[in-house]
Amino acid sequence: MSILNEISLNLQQGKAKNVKELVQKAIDEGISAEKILEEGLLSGMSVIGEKFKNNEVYVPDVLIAARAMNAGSEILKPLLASSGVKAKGTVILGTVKGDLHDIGKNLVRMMMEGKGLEVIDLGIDVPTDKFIQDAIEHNAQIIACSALLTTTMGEMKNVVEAAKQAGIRDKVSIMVGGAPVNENFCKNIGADVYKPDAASAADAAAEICMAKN
Ligand code: B1M
Repeated sequence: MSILNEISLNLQQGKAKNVKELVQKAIDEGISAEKILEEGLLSGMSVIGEKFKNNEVYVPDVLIAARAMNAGSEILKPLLASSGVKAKGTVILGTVKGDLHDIGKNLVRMMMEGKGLEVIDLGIDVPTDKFIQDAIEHNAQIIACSALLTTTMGEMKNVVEAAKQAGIRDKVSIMVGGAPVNENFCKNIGADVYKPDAASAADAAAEICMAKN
């Protein structure tokens, strides 16, 4: 079995320690961080996602797989984060209210930090006002919202509206992402940028911050 398959399988079984060791081994073998992420970690997570949908695994199984995913991506962090030009700017990042999914958000943070941006990660289940307060307090260029549930993605519209109410809408760009979000949704709620993955979210954030400086 290839090492990437082993990573995927151990992640599905929630074996965080094995995943960490295998990710390190894959790095030592010269496999790129992007390939380990895509074909090892994310491929394992997507199998878990399918099984979860079909009721073949349950919340505790998904939680331990998520822990293994986070353990593996932490090892990749310095490699994923290293990139050429460093941008200057501050991003307020969080998973919206009612939503507890944070794996994608954590990847977004890692990649943005790799671009040299300061990322204030508010975590999960973040109330609308918290995004706004922190954007004002830190004079942020971007508010970045993640959502994984169709039932919580609507919170992003509240963030856009609250930014208008607070009088900061022209100063702050609002970026949205997460599996159920798309370009159309972004336009409909009046947000500025939709990006489908962490790497393109980081690229876009760096561009926005450079343009605003
Ligand atoms: Co949840 N869950 N979950 N879950 N879970 C999904 C999302 C689901 C699609 C599973 C399914 O049914 N197939 C489904 C949502 C259905 C829907 O809304 N239509 C679902 C459900 C229903 C639920 C619960 C309601 C289940 C229950 O309790 N009955 C519950 C809700 C809890 C809550 O949030 N209130 C729940 C709970 C959980 C766990 C806690 C067990 C766990 C989360 C653990 C954690 O995050 N620490 C969990 C997980 C792990 C998943 C799946 C299996 C995997 C999600 C994931 O981490 N993917 C997921 C199924 C799936 O997605 N296939 C599922 C990997 C991650 C890297 O991808 O987050 O999409 P993702 O991030 C991507 C892009 O979207 C993008 O970048 C990343 C890639 O580079 N991105 C951004 C993300 N944020 C971005 C922001 C940006 C830009 C890009 O700019 C700001």
